[in-house]
Amino acid sequence: MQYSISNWIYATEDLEKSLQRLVKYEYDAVELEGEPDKEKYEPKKVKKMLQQYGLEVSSIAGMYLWKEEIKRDLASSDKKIREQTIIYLFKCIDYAKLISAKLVIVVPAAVSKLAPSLSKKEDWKNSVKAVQEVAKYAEKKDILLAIEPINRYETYLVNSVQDALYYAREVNSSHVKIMADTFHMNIEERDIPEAIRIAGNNLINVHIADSNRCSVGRGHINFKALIKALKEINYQYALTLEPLPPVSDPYLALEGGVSENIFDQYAAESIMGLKYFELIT
Ligand code: LER
Ligand code: MN
Repeated sequence: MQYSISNWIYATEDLEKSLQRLVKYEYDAVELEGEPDKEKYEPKKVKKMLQQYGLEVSSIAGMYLWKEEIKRDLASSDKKIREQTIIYLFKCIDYAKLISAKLVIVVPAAVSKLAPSLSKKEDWKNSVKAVQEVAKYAEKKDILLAIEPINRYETYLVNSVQDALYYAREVNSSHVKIMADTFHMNIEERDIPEAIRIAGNNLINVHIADSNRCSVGRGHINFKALIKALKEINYQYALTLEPLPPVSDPYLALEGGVSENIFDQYAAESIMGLKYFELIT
C-alpha cells in the first residue's frame, strides 16, 4: 500500500516544510489541496520539490467551499454556482495531469452546507448532471474522480459508502469511482470493514484518521480489521492520512497556536500503527 498525507491538514504551512515532514517519516506520496490558482501550488515549483524529495502525488483534494466569498457546490440550484464549480474541477484535472496525480476528489455538495438548495432529489439530479460533465473531461485527460462520502454534520447529499456507490453508478463513467474516510465512516457506517468490502474495486482512495479525527491509535477505530478488509479487496491505492488536532478546521489549529510538534507526532504515530497492522494481518 502507498502511504500519503493530505497537506490540507497543514493549512497555511509552507509546502516544503510539509514535504520534509513526509520524507522524515517515510511516506511515499502527498495528497495536495486542490487550489491550482494559489501561488503555493505553482506547478513547476511543486514538481521540482517533489522530485527533490522523491514524493509522488497520490491525489488532488478538491475543496468544496461554502463561504460568503466563494461557493463551490455541484448541487446548487444556482446554475452559475454549479458552472463555476465545474470549471474549478476542470482546473483541478488539468493540474493533476501537470503534476502526475492519478485522481481528483469530488464531494457532491458543498462542505458545511447542511440543507438542500431545493430538495434532496433535485440537488442529487443537479449534482449528478454536473459531475457527468466533469467526468467527460476526466475521461479525456485520463484522470479518475473519487466521490468522497462525508458525514451528515458537514454535508447532506452523500454521507455513506453506499450513497457514493449509488451516486457513481448514476454518473456512469469509467472514470468515476469512490473513496472512503474512516473518520466519517465511524459516524455513518454500521460496520467499517463490511463497507470496505462492499466498495470493493470501486475504492480508489482512503482517508485515515481515528474516531476522534486524531492520529491512528488515539481513538477507537479497529484499524487491524480495516487493513484486513483492504487486503481482502486487494486494495492497491493510497492510505491518505488526514488526522487533525482537536479543532474543527485545520486553519484554526495553526491560528489557535497548536504546536507544530503535534503534526510530527501524528505523522509518525499513524504510519507506524498502519504499517504494524499491515505486517500482522
Ligand atoms: C476532506 O477530505 C474531509 O474529509 C472533510 O471533512 C473536509 O471538511
Ligand atoms: Mn476526508
